[in-house]
Order: sequence, then structure tokens, then C-alpha cells
Amino acid sequence: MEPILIYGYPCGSSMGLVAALEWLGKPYRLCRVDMLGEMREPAYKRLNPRVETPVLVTDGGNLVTETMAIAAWLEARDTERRVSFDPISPEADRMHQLTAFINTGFTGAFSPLWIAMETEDPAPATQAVLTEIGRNGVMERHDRLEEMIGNGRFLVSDRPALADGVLIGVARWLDYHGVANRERWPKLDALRKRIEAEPAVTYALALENGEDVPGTGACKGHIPLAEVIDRFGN
Ligand SMILES: N[C@@H](CCC(=O)N[C@@H](CS)C(=O)NCC(=O)O)C(=O)O
Repeated sequence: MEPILIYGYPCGSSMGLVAALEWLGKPYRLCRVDMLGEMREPAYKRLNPRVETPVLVTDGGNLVTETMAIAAWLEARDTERRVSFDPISPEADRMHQLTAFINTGFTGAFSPLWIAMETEDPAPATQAVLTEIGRNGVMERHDRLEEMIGNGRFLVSDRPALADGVLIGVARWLDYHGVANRERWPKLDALRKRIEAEPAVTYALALENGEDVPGTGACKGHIPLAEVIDRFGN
């Protein structure tokens, strides 16, 4: 069977992994999940007890959660090095470093903003503190990422790789939360524009929005969440 990526909407980080699967070019399936609705039903915990997307169902029917673990699973199978690099190379080291930074400090900086947005009737003082901590953290992590960006067309080299997918799934949260103008970080802004222009990303965004669009053909279709839980849930 093809591996199945369970990705979330609205604005899920997993959108970048959909793009990475397109870049990888091997057959896969998708399962689209409403993170504000069906993901919060008890049955979803059979896929991920921490109630998060993404989740990967492997070709052997096993569940892999956590973005970094899913990226590692894809990298290990990317024998043609379409979205990764020779594991024993400076490029691989740099991609792992960047992916780890994006998936931890950079992504985590947005947490107070998500809490402020998703908490029902928060006390105004709590809302203000969360917003200030979130905005300051996001700006600071953007400063650090700006320093880490090199002169290649993409994060690691002149072709997009897993790290670019992980970045583009999250970087748009800056705009979603209205933290700052993206042009404040010119290297990151230019990099985001190059990644956003990739057909794989246009495709992943359209799917996230619920549109029925053709991709490279590697995606063999969507599977309903209930079926994925029934067949592969713990
Ligand atoms: N550590 C996890 C975090 C994934 C994560 O934060 N997913 C978000 C969506 S981007 C989520 O599912 N949040 C739960 C929610 O929205 O309630 C990973 O790297 O995969």
C-alpha cells in the first residue's frame, strides 16, 4: 500500500509535508482533517493520542507521528535524493539543523498566539500577556532564522528539500497572526516567495482549502478519516 499522510486544516504545518511528498514523487495518499472539529473527537486519539497533525501511516500500516519523525521516514526512502541529501554530507547536516530549528524554537514561538486565539473567553490581561510573549518570541525567532539563511535558492541548496516544506507550512503563521510585515526579514521573505511559487506548494495549499486540483500524479487520492482510523488506528 501507499503511505498515507494525515494533514490538518486550517493552516496546518502539515501542508509543507504534502508539498514534500509531491517533490518526492513516490505514490502516496492523503487524509484531510478538520483540526477544529473531527480531530477533537475521541476516536482521533487512536491515530495520535496527543491530538495533533501530521500523522503518517507507513506503507507497512504503522503510525508515525511528529513532523521530524515523518521527515526522517521520507528521507530514509528518498533514494534518488529528490528532497534530501547524502546522509553523510554537510548538506544533510545543515538540513537536519534547519529542520530542527524550524520545528522547535521557530514553531514553538507561535504557541502563545495560538492559545490566545483558541481559548474561549480569555481574561483580557491573560490575552495581552500571551499576545506580547508570542509576538516578541516570533519576531526574535525570525531574526535568528534570517541569520541562518544562506545564498542558495532554497534553505540548503538550489532545489527544494524537506526543510523547505517544513518551513513553508509554518512560516505563513506570521501573516495569519498579523505579527509583522514579512518584508522585515528580506532573505526569509525572498525564500518564502520562491517556495510559495513551487507548483507542489500551490497544490498543497489548494488541497488544504478543499479544492480538487491535479498534482504531479503521485497522490493516489484521499481517504476519509473514519476509514483511516478504522483500518490503522490503535
Ligand atoms: N510536535 C508536533 C506538533 C504538531 C502540531 O503542532 N500540530 C498542530 C497543527 S500545525 C496541531 O495539531 N495542533 C493541535 C490543535 O490545533 O488543536 C509535530 O512536530 O508534528
